[in-house]
Amino acid sequence: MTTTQPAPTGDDAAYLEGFDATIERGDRIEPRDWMPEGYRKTLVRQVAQHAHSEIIGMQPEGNWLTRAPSLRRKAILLAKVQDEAGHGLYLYSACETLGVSRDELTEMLIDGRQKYSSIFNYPTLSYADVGTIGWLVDGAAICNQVPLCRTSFGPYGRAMIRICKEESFHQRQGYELLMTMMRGTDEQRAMVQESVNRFWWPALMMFGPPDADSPNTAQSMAWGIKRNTNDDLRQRFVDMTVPQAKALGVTLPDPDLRWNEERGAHDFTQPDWDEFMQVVKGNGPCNTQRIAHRRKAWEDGAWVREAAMAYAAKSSAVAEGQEGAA
Ligand code: FAQ
Repeated sequence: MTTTQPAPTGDDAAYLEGFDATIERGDRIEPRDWMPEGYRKTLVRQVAQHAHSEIIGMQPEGNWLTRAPSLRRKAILLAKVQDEAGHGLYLYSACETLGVSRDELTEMLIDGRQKYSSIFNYPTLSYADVGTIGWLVDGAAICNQVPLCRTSFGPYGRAMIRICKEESFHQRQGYELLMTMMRGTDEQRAMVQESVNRFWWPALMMFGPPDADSPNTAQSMAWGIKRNTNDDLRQRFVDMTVPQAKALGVTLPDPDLRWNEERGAHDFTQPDWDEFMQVVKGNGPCNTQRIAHRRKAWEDGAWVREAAMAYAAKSSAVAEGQEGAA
């Protein structure tokens, strides 16, 4: 829908009809189009949470940058962590088109008004965790995010295209690291298994609560923001991961995980949803540390942002002066 009229103050019926028709046709809503306030708020919540996750998500793997086992592994990890920063920036930019600034979004993250993915509140205790995060966490991210390339809000969907390409590469990187370790010593194989045991359940939680307990899914699906439900995507992830685990030679830590011929899908045990709620509320193993680190980086970087703004203002004043003189 490309409305050039000024946006109405209320949920004007004609505008709403146009908006609904755009969603119905499967077309995109763009930033200058009229949209219901609830749609805008839901997008700000989800896109900001997604952006924050990418930025906070740099911390668990960043923890191993100075202790990578070889120069090659260090270069790979450095590039991956930098990619996550890039994803955060695309997503903050998409969110800014909804009328909220990056400063406001960061403030809302560090004072706890906005969330980030539960997965990044778990510690990285061994180098195998770098591989497991690539394999399982980026794997879950891909399952969740490929459908978001078709989300109804243009800037979000377009940002997701490049992000998904990079996440696929990240997943392969993690798988390759784990495969190398599985071909190594008994100690290395044990390290991989221990890491997979810790990350399996939090990876399942990444898709959000079960559909029956997900307050946002129905409306987000009706608006075309989400394309699949949380349970649908979780199932897709399990079905995709089981054969990969077999090829790697690791055991997924769920004794009840088995193929269900009738459903044409794997049956599996649900993660501990009480633990999930605790982590989301701020009581996970690393919540305090993650936010403290982000707050410090934000405060330490204040002078850089100020200097960049001052430089930009000075440069444009000089440019204007030159134009005036010409
Ligand atoms: N963690 O009603 P729903 C990555 C909250 S990026 C924390 O189902 P919704 C890349 C939810 O906000 C990973 N909170 O909500 C990477 C809501 O709270 P609110 C991030 C969660 O939005 C890899 C409440 O629970 N990806 O991994 C979580 O319809 C490696 C009720 O839930 C995205 O953000 C959770 N896991 O569905 C980076 C993808 N789940 O706000 C570095 C985009 C739910 O009402 C290294 N987001 N909550 O108080 C989405 O697809 C959706 O927002 C869901 C949640 C599916 C996450």
